[in-house]
Amino acid sequence: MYKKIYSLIKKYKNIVIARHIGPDPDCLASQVALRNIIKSKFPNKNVYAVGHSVSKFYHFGKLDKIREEIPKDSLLIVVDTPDKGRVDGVNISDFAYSIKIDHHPFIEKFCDLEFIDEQASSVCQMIIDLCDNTSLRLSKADAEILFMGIVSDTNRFLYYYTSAHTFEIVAKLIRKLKINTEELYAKLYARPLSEARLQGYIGMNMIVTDNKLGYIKISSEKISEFGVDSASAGNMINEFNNIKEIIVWMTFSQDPKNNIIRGAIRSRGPIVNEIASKYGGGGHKYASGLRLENWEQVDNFIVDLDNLCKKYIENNPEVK
Ligand SMILES: [Mn+2]
Repeated sequence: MYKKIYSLIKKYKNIVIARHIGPDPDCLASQVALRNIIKSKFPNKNVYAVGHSVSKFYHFGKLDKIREEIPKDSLLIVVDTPDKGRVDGVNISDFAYSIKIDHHPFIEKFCDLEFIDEQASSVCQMIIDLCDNTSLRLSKADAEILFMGIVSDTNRFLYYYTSAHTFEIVAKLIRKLKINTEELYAKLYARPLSEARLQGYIGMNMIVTDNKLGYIKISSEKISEFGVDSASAGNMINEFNNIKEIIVWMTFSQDPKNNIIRGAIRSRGPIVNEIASKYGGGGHKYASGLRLENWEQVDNFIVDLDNLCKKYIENNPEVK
């Protein structure tokens, strides 16, 4: 698979790298690093990392605006995105050939070549493997952003898909490329006081059901009161892990600009992405997200998740 991907990269002069809407550090880091890696090996190629940029993630590097029309004979690489509907900024049919590189559970085939490794902690990890198995080479700067992508997707090596291999490749980045993890952690976790205050608000106001489901609904008024954006609550959901009284926890925050309510879900047991996908969402077994239209849908979703927790506790009485 690595050799096949490499030969396709070698073949095309124009390459566009895309990823999912609502970008997170893993997809941004993997697309930007892959662009840089291809560019340094093949300086004459045109390689673009595309999609809406997010100012708070500026330290992952700049995205590209494509000014002229992309020639028909171009290669598309989509990273970290299991379904076509969530690809940001490109039309897959505009490309001569497409490759998907992803670690989410399979949803649909929409690329000509699909490299999916559900065991991989992150797409950043898969990009490092791609370099280790071909003649693509990592620079120190790219190793640094890929490290941040791995750290972020594994929540600092907490999640179950953090494997011996994850530690091995990170050890190699530290040993061979001398990345400074302390500096990178500081970059990745620096945040404004407004977000710490919002986190306090969530902690104080989270509703917890008898079935150990925790959730909070945050209106657009609240969001502007705290001076944060509608994605902030979802971005801090990992901070609520390891709380004894809850096994699944979720935030719902209103996004008036897009007229949706953003939901983020995390779990320490029940598999949540199946129900989320019924509501048009997706993600991993224990980490999932979705966009709902109104508070009524949110309430229905909460009832479904509460039932899921109830069943889970019935089958796993030690959780009680
Ligand atoms: Mn990812």
